[in-house]
Amino acid sequence: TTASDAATAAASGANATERFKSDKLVGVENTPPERVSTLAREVLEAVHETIRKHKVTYDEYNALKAWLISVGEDGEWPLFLDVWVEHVVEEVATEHREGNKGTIEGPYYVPDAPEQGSSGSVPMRENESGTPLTWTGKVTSTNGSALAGAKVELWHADADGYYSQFAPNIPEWNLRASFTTDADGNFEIRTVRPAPYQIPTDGACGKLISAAGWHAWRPAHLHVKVSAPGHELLTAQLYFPGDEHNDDDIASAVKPELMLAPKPVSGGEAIEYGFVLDPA
Ligand code: MBD
Ligand code: FE
Repeated sequence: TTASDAATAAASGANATERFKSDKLVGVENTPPERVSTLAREVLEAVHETIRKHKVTYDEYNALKAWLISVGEDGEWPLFLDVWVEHVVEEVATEHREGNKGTIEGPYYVPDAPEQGSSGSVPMRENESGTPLTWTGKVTSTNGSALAGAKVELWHADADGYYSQFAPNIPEWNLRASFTTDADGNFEIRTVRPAPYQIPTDGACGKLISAAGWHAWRPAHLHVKVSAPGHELLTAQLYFPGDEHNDDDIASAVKPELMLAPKPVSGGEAIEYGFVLDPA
């Protein structure tokens, strides 16, 4: 079997669910009951208002109940939340920033990817498909100073739109790596251009998409986390001009500031994109 014919929503969803269960519950134990009450009540009021406005029927209510159960059974809560909710959380969390724009993390980040120094290749298979991409950039602080020793973590899908550790039959760290900027804040990364990405269509999220007549596509993207001591962690994605889904990303995560400008070079493409971090 190949990765593409063996990937299922339930398998990739189960992997994502395991990860989020274990390490995302930091610092909410002491949230005051007033805040929990306000948020829960207002979400429920918005649901009630939708039911009144559209005179939702018992058949529709029961379909919702069955669908919500299947989201959990398919392990797709991380996918559902990151596709349809995270972009607003990210907007609120980063609106004070003066440095680089960021965007959502999505469900497929894995920490502690192989360290490649300031210049190197992302781990990939011998005949990894996709146009070779050489990416140079510099990490700076908002005051303009170069940040030496900053960490640039990169992860992205392969040419079939699959992520290692979430789709089967892909080497563990394929297309995942961590780079560290040199004394001048520079890095150079060699990878391959990812393909547009379709979220799994055979699970609960896919069922919602087809029932609503939507599409399941995200434009091709490179995910990054950029961090340096004394600075806010930047989570971002970079996009390629001309992708047919740049204007209708199902995850609403494209921003003009995150658009690359690839230049053809011998043997592939070159991109230049650096990051400006806000002091913490
Ligand atoms: C992805 O690859 C992704 O980046 C997001 C945000 C949601 C689903 C799949
Ligand atoms: Fe992604």
